[in-house]
Amino acid sequence: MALFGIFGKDPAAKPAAEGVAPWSKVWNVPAVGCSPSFHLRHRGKSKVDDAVLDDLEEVLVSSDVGVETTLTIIERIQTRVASDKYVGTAELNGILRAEVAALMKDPAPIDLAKKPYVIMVVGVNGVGKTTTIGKLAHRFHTAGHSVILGAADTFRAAAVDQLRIWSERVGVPLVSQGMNADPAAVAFDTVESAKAKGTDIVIIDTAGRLHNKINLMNELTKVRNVMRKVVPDAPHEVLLVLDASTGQNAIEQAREFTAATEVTALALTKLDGTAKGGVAIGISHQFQIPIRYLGVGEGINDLMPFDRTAFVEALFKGN
Ligand SMILES: Nc1nc2c(ncn2[C@@H]2O[C@H](COP(=O)(O)OP(=O)(O)O)[C@@H](O)[C@H]2O)c(=O)[nH]1
Ligand SMILES: [Mg+2]
Repeated sequence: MALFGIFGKDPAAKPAAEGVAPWSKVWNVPAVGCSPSFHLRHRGKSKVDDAVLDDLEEVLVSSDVGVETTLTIIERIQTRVASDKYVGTAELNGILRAEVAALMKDPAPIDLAKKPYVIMVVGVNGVGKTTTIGKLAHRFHTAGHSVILGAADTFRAAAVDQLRIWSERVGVPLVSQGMNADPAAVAFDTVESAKAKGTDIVIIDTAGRLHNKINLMNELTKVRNVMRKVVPDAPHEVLLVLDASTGQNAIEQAREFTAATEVTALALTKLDGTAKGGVAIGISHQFQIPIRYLGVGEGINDLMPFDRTAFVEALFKGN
């Protein structure tokens, strides 16, 4: 099933065009900081030379793309400029879009033949895990799939309450053992309950506040292993949530979490604020992890499936 296929039953979510329309709408919001920063100078120049590439490098780095990915992009463009007979600055934007889109991978399709399909959501505190889970549950639910949530972030009472509020709002069940419960036990119960009831999708919230990498790794491994006692290939998705407005910090978090567990996809949140969208390119490329969702607000519908072509178009719009 294609990525958008799972949303196919939702009348509000038309598969093919979905990534395009709302995204460009979002990108028209003046507060979004990335579009202007991608504006290329040297528009009057006809030829791509070192000065143009230096400027491009500066623009990419200052747009949170990250040094490593920026250098890759510049190298690729240099190769094309050298091999093509003549590349003018007018063509540069087209080449840039193509090269940037090529750096990012598409996520593997969600295989709902696996029942329950288990999604474990990870990330540090405050990035938007619980909110993303609420939005995601709503999408699956309105698309006609049954969903159950597991409150395995048991560090704070507020975290459990927040997920409960989302579950009530969306109208899906929640498994919780309250604050300070063993996260692995909560995850186990949730998956077991889903299996018993024939639920389609399980979404497990986890705690982001762990003192160090070893703790984090142990905790996530424990949660994963315990779920595998019920569903041997769970979790089918480990979704790392990153706050796009934190720039290089988000890259550091991606480094920590990919070292601690096998992350299969990313959700980038808070792209409605001051976030520079370039961070999406850097993280996806550097860690070779596809982006699956974008968070564009605090509301229940403020989640978009990621479409790299539409994203790159929106990012470079106006150049
Ligand atoms: N503007 C905006 N705020 C968001 C978005 N996603 C989450 N938030 C807010 O970020 C804060 C932290 O979110 P929460 O889901 O509690 O993060 P968690 O600690 O990772 O579970 C809350 O105030 C959310 O409403 C988003 O895409 N855009
Ligand atoms: Mg939370």
